[in-house]
Formats: sequence, structure tokens, C-alpha cells
Amino acid sequence: MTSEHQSRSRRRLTATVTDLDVAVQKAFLVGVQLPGMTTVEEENSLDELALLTETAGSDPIDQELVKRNVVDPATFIGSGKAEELGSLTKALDIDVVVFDQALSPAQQRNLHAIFKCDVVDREAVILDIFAQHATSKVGSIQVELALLRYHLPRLRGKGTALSQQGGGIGTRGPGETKLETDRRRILARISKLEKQLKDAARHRETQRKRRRRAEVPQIAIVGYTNAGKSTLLNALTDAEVLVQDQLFATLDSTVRKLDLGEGRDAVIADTVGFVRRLPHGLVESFRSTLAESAEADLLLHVVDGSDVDPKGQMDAVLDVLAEIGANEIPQLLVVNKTDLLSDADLERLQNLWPEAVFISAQESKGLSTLRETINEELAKDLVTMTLAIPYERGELVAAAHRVGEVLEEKHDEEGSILEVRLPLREVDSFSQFSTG
Ligand SMILES: Nc1nc2c(ncn2[C@@H]2O[C@H](COP(=O)(O)OP(=O)(O)OP(=O)(O)O)[C@@H](O)[C@H]2O)c(=O)[nH]1
Ligand SMILES: [Mg+2]
Repeated sequence: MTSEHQSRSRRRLTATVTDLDVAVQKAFLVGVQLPGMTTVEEENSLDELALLTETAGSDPIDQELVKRNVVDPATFIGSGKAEELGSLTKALDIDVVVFDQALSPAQQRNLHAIFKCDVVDREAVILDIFAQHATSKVGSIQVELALLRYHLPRLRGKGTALSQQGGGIGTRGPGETKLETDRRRILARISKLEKQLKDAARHRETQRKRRRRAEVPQIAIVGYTNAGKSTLLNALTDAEVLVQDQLFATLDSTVRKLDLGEGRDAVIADTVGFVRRLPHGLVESFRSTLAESAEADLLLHVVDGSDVDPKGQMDAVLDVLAEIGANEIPQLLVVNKTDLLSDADLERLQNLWPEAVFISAQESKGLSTLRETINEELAKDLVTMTLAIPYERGELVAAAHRVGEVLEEKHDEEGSILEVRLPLREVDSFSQFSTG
């Protein structure tokens, strides 16, 4: 089972840079296992780094997991180990060494001096993929901002930390642009981008408020990158979002109407996926896109059941949700890609997550159960109240019909008696007239 999974996680993804006819960088990957981390976890993480590196368009030709008790402040892995890896990378004619852990600017410079080639970390690779995948205006602004914030502390004289030649990982801006390298101009650019982002966030906020006023439940699809979020959105609605066997294919959010049957509608959004050790700066920059999830009434948390470590993916997603303040929102766990699971694996996951809905978004399997469960989850958000509304407050009767479901309506000499099911957040506006 392990070897089958291994090969799946190491399968080749479409290299973006080769399409542009640029010489492909040869990459060497380094993971560091510190006390408290398991070898399996770190190896899985390194395999994922290989996928990320490929997605960024470089060729990960070899990797090494280094065990250490403490982090060396100067070189992360210790100067002896660095020298040893330096000879190896020289012999292999490596263009870039990619670390799985975050390197400080000083560590990056020192390692660059030893390896005599580019040295980047996981964060730079993720930023690079985002830069290459950004298409919308807002997406590009968010990515450029994250890149500049990452680069600013790493600029120190010319030709030290990053060679800035070639055009490999860590040198590209969004789209075809080249990243600014002058400190003063970077600072000016950062302020300008921050302002543009604020304007865009305001616009989005207005749109969200309008939807909220319409009292349609908001659902957001969240999950690990490549879990099948966009495939699910397409299967549930008529959206035609790009689906690719690529990490971070989706950077922008797409919002669609979801028909829940019996005249009930919801609004459902697909958005950027998460990954282990998602750079904090990126989360910061993508806050306005992620707000789609942070303000939802229900999260559909999509997990790729065929992944080597679905539980690890899930935990990484929960971490990011906490970081954006979305961890209190009700979550429905959706295990996807069941078509790739053996009966035994499926049963194991069903035992692990008895409350989850199991689907194959690609084969449209399990979707009616999913719709039903979504309905049930949204209904949990409703309370049933009896209201006695005097005739002079007739507008409240109309409001009850608009925001809730009126189960029974009677009239006596003082006013209307309604039995109504209301969303929790609406209860306050009516509680004054509640009789039970
Ligand atoms: N076998 C199988 N493959 C699936 C299923 N759902 C999605 N996929 C595939 O998984 C890959 C990723 O799907 P996407 O829908 O793009 O995933 P995503 O979560 O939106 O990914 P990002 O936007 O990159 O974060 C694609 O190759 C899909 O065809 C499924 O149910 N079964
Ligand atoms: Mg997607």
C-alpha cells in the first residue's frame, strides 16, 4: 500500500516553466527532522515539497532528510553537514537547493555562500507557484505583496542571498513581471499594493453584505490543495472552474448559487486551497479572498481520501482556518476521491470519521447525500419560535416571512400569532415578541 501511495504522491505534475522554453532548474531538496517530528511525517512533507517544486517548474532530482537535535542559527543544518551537501550538489550540478523548513535571511545567505547556488525554502516555492498561477487583478496584487514582504528582509547588497539571474524559484513576480529588487522602490510599491488591496476588499465586502441581506445561507468549500474543491463546485453547480492535477490551480474565489431542493437556495464559494506550512505572509495577503470562508455559515471541508496522509491534510487545513478566525464555523467533513479507495481503505476512513460524507466529485457519487446533509446542517442553525406581533407592527410579519419559514399563522384581536423557523442570527430582531 505504501509504495503505491508513494508513487502517487510523487507523480509528475505539469511543469509550468518547461512550457515557456526556459532551461529547467535542477533542484536538490533538504528536509530537517528535529526532535518531536516523525520520520514518516518529514518524508511525506519532503515528497510534497518535490510536488511543489515540480509545480513551480523545477526538477527535484534528489532529496535528503537531515536529523538534528537543534537548529544551527548560522546554517540550519550545521556547517559540517552543509559542506558535505555542498560537495554533493556540486557533483550533481544542482541549480537550486530547496529547504522544507523556513530559513532565516542569514541562514539563506550563509548556505548560498557554501553551496554556490540558489538556496530557497518551502515558502519561496509556494510563493513562486502563486506568482505563476495568479491571473486575476486582485490575485496578482495579493501575490506580489506577499513576494515583496518575503524578499524585503532578504535584500542585502548585490548577488548575496539570491542570484536573481536565470529566472528560477524566488525571482519571478506575478505573471510575466520581474520582481522589483530596489529596497526603496519595494517599500513604495508595497504601500501602493496595500492600498489597492484595501479598495478591492471594500468592494468584496459590499458584495458579501448584499448577499447577506438577501438572507441566503453562505457555504464555503475549504480544504487542502488538489483535494477536489473546484471539481466539487462544478459537480454541484453549473460553474466551470478550472480543474487541474496541479497544486494551487485555484487562487481566486468563485461564488455560485446552489439549489438545495424544495425551493431552498444557498450560495457556495470555491477558493484557494491550503497546504502544510502555508506561509503566514501569504495568509495575510490573501485575507480578503479567505474572508469568503471566514464569514460563511457552513464550511464544506474537502479531504482527499486517497492521499498518503488525509489526517495530516485535515490538520493543516484546521490550522489555517484557526489563523483566519474561521474555526468556530460549523464544518461538514467531505471525504473525496472515494473512487480511488480500496474497500478496506474506505472502511478505515469511515471508522475514523463516522460523521463525514464520502463522495467522488469526479464521478458525481454521493452528491445527493451531501445535499441532504448540507440541508440538515443548515437547519441546525434554525430555531423555532412563536411570535405574537401586534397589527401596528405588520412589517415584522413580512420580515418573518422573508428571513424565516413561517410554519403557522393565526390572527386574533391584538395581532398575528406566528410559528416561525428563524436563522439563529435573526432571533434578536424578533425576541421582543416571542411567547415561547
Ligand atoms: N479520481 C478522482 N479524482 C478527482 C476527484 N475529484 C477531483 N479529482 C482530481 O483531482 C485533481 C484536483 O482537482 P481540483 O478540483 O482542481 O482540486 P482543488 O482542490 O480545486 O485544487 P486547487 O485549486 O489546486 O487547490 C484534478 O486532477 C481532478 O480531476 C475524484 O472524486 N476522484
Ligand atoms: Mg481549485
